Amino acid sequence: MDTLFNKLNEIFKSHSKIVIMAHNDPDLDGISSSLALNYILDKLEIESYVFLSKKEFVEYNNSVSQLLMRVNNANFLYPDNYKDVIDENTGLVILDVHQRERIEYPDILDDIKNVIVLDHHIKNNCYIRDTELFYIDSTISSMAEFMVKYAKNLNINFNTLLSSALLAGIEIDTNSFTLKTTEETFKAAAHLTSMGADSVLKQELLKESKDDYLRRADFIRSSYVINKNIAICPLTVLKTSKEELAEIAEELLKFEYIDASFAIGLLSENEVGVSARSIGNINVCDIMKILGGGGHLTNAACQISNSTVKEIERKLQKVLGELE
Ligand SMILES: [Mn+2]
Repeated sequence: MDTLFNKLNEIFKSHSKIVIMAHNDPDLDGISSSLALNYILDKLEIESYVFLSKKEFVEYNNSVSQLLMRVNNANFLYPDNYKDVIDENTGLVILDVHQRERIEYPDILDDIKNVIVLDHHIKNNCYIRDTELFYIDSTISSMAEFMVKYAKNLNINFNTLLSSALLAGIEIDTNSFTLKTTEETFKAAAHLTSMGADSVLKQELLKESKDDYLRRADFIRSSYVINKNIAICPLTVLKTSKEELAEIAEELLKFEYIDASFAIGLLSENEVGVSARSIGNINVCDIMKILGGGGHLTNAACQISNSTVKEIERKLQKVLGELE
């Protein structure tokens, strides 16, 4: 990791300024790690900005808007003013995502050519090319964990708000330290605690709206079990997101007897998404590969064009039926 951090320092210093951007509909991991990088670059005396596509913080999900409203020392850029700030030598850091169409403001890639991608998701074929640095490591729990390590390497301490937000980001991405959690994740969490992460503040940031919870609960109510230990949850709504599918699949793993879970839903008019999770004894990656996707043993997904939720549900039932 140290070599990577040195390389990052070098790249950051070679630019006049740095614009930081996470994925669209950002979560606490994307935003806390963006703010953390902004803070680190500030300490390194490198001009940097966090790009947000919306000016009204309340338009973001509850956690993100709670965090943004509490931040008072970050620099933000918006679609209507970034062109006045950037120049030829500006670098763009894409965090917590690596596909063009999934970043907060894809058009920016036409304006900033020096791109650095830092992500911890499973690599998709449609990744951003022609980058100065493309770092993707799906063994790290979260970008928050990455930023804690980076700051530690530089001997930079975060303040209470950032420490709490980063800890909340790790909790979100690991489903409270159950998924993708390694020794390094706990070390990062311990370090955040020693820097003053506050558990009340963290809980405030992690609060979600009752409507979101109830929407998810309705989907979970309509899920069913096959092969005695596999939960399938088809979403009968017009549109969902990869994040929502992942949240549902993760939540289904909490229930007794469930070893693997699949959430299926419509991502756009002609694209069906499946998010698959396992506690570790069923290889969901193998199953997603049959449907054209990929991932890891415990965490996999696929997107299928020109199909319906019902068709994919049947296909999945057939594949799982053959497993038994
Ligand atoms: Mn993340």
